Order: sequence, then C-alpha cells, then structure tokens
Amino acid sequence: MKTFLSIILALMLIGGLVWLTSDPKDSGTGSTTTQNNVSVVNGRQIVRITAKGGYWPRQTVAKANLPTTIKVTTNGSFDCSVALTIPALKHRSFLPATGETDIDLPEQKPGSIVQGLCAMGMYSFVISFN
Ligand SMILES: [Cu+2]
Repeated sequence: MKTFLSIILALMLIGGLVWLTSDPKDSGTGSTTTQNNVSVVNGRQIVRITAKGGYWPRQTVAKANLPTTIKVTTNGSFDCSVALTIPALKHRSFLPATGETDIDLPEQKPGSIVQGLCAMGMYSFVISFN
C-alpha cells in the first residue's frame, strides 16, 4: 500500500511537468459526447470512459441485465486518474499512460450503481444501470 501511494505521488509530480508540455491533439475516442459512450456489440454492452485529469463522462446511464465491459481510454494521461479503483468489483489497476483497458462487469441489476475512483478518491465516475 505504501508503494502504491508513492507511485501515485510520483505520478502527480510527473503529471505537473507533463501538463505544460503535453500536446493538445487528443481527439479520437476521447471526444465522444456523454450520450454516446454506451454501445452494444454482439450482446455485450461497452461503456467508454476516458481517464485524463479525471474521468469523462462523469455520469453514464447504461442498461441493466447485460454483460458489460468498461473500456477505459487513456491518452497521454500522467495524473492519478490512471490509478483506477472500482470498489464494487474489488478492482484496482494502473492504466497505461496511453491505451485502452477493458474491465468486465457482471450483469447488473436495475438500479445498481458502479462507481470508479482514482486511488486517492479525488476523481470519480458513476455508471447507473436501469
Ligand atoms: Cu487522485
């Protein structure tokens, strides 16, 4: 746990430096609108979340009773949003600075809410299932 925290602190320091030099062209998948981040492919629901200085969109409404994959996209992300935890799943991962990470969710009941947090709890996103 101590190691985990020092990695996060290091990331935050690096992030501060990279912030000044990062190039602004990060369109692509990150630019999809909030209403557009849920799709169903071959019976599996895909929820797209972008992690960079927080999680976007912050709130997503998805369908219950469908196997779901959260697809987390990073693109030059050097802040602590890459240290992702999803308490309901006991999930904890370090996302790559740039890339896509799939996190599978079991089918959710209507009314279920899944929250993702950075390891320090300052950034979050919420997916509600109905
Ligand atoms: Cu954080």
